[in-house]
Amino acid sequence: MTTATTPHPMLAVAPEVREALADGRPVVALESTIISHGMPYPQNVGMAREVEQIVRDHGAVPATIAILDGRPTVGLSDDELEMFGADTAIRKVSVRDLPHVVATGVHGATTVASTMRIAALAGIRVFVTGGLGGVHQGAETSMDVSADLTELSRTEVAVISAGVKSILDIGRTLEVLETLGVPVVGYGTDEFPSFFSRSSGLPVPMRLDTPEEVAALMQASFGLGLGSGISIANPVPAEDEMPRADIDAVITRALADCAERGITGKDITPYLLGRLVELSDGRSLRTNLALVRNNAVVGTAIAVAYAGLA
Ligand code: PSU
Ligand code: MN
Repeated sequence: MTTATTPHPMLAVAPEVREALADGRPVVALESTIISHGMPYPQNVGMAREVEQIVRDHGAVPATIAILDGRPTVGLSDDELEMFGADTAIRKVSVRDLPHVVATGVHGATTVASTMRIAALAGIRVFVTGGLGGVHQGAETSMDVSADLTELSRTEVAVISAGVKSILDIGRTLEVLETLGVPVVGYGTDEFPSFFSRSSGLPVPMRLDTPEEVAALMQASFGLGLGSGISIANPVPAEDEMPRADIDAVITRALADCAERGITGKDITPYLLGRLVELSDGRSLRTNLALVRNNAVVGTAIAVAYAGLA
């Protein structure tokens, strides 16, 4: 719904973003862990700039979210994007880390979960990313389930992603999202996409085909006060996808390397993403870049349609 919003007073909001929100114009949130921990430098910074430009070209204001000197910040400058890409010491900040990073006044790169929360505090309802966190393989013993799923259950933001990659347990991730009451929408697809590939073998519980239909679903969900987010699963374009057999072989190898090195907790996802790029000779990075661009186009169209609802 087109309503003016005033951001939470503890946030630093870029003037351009603040004005757009006050006018009820479309704003698209973007995360910073994908920059600091999701891709190698300098492709990460190139991606961050390009995605912001795509959002502008399609009629919305981009708002990359991060923690700067302890301040949750909505809308980064070009120099700040560069810093988040180049500085390898920046902390990965999920929701549980937010109070510590804010209280100690340091920088932090926000995950899907913490970006969703800060976006909601700013009054932004649409967030574009690459891939969601989810239930890890072996979670039945490790209990490693991303806080991204918890946040989707309690924060009213629509998250556009290319699905969940099979470094995770896709079937169990979908089961948890169902339990948590999160609508999972296949955008132009009947099958839940697996990030690098358009297929996963698993159906989506619901399908929509246009930005206007997604905007109507957002209005219904938020209007009813269901209190949850929405996962919009947008498959990678066919010309950019990796064959399932190729990516599965690389993922199996990366998971074995991760176990052998004893990597655990929040370091698992960044390690696996980096290892996939190495093991695929950069192929996974090219696909990752392509799907993020595509998500930016679709997510911006959704933000424009949502802002247009009376
Ligand atoms: N998947 C990607 N790229 C990423 C991430 C996931 O393809 O950058 C990041 C996102 O920030 C996501 C986080 O929220 O990893 C999930 O980490 P964890 O599994 O530790 O919750
Ligand atoms: Mn985890």
